Amino acid sequence: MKSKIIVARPIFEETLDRLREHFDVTDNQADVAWTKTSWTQALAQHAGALTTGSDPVDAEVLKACPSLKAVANMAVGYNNFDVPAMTAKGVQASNTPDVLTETTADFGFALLMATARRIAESEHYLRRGEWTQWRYDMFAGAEVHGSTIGILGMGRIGQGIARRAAHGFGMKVIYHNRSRLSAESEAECKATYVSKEGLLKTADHVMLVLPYSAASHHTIGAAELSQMKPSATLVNIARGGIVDDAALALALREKRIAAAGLDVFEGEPKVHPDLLTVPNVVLTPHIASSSIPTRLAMANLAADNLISYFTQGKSITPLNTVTA
Ligand code: 8YV
Repeated sequence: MKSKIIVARPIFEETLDRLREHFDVTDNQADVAWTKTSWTQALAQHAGALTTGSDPVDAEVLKACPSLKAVANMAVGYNNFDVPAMTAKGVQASNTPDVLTETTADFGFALLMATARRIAESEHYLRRGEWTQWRYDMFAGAEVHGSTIGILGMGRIGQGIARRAAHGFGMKVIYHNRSRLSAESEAECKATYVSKEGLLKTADHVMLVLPYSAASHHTIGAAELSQMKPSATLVNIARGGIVDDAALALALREKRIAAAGLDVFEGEPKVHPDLLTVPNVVLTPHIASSSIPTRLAMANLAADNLISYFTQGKSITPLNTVTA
């Protein structure tokens, strides 16, 4: 008999077809919204699940799901998982690293460019029909090439951004991370390790690419924003909660920093109302990994993680070690 798995959110039909070869699949192609209770009740009926970053698998959920064996997150970030609790219950956790690195780094750069060069703000102005004549200072923004980028969180995506900055735009790259890169990786990214404070004070563009955890909550708050240059920009492609969105909206309104580009938000899909009314911010709905080939690669890796666990006892890109 095939094991029962649930796919929490809509997904590519070809990924579902692949899963159906191995499992009895409950899909959610209709995109019925879960409450925590309805999600927990549904999950409890299954041995495996393919989740997205919005579907919680925490201690409370796990308590109600004694038959659960494996959960594959279609994301590299996994702050929706309580991995120690999953390990304690013998549930294999997996994520989708590597397949999204370059696409997400591309988007980080796109958001940096849009923010520094005021693309969204000027596009809205044009659409409103306010463009009547050329002016020397019209939407004059910050320089990108040759400027200094400060990358907070120097994992795979951070390094992808560093390579683009150093080799494509001749930028000076400084970074701060829990641990320093090897000399070889630093050379490849032309990146210099600095303190967090040094980074905030020096960078023309601050890029956030660190994972969310209790320790990284509000890594950028009022105090950190006040250390940045008034001409600086801030880009967050990491996770909501790493930035104090209320403090950021205030700093943007008071022009204490020049501009921000945000793909992730505290409490998303809700967005802090003050961010919606300040002009100098570019807002996108958590789409940094969203190219069609990359999303397909993520979905298929998540599916393969489930297939591998149920056929061979171990996912391909596991986050924990459990005995099947
Ligand atoms: C996902 C992401 O699209 O991989 C991540 O960590 O943030 C995005 O690529 C999102 O989490 C949906 O699962």
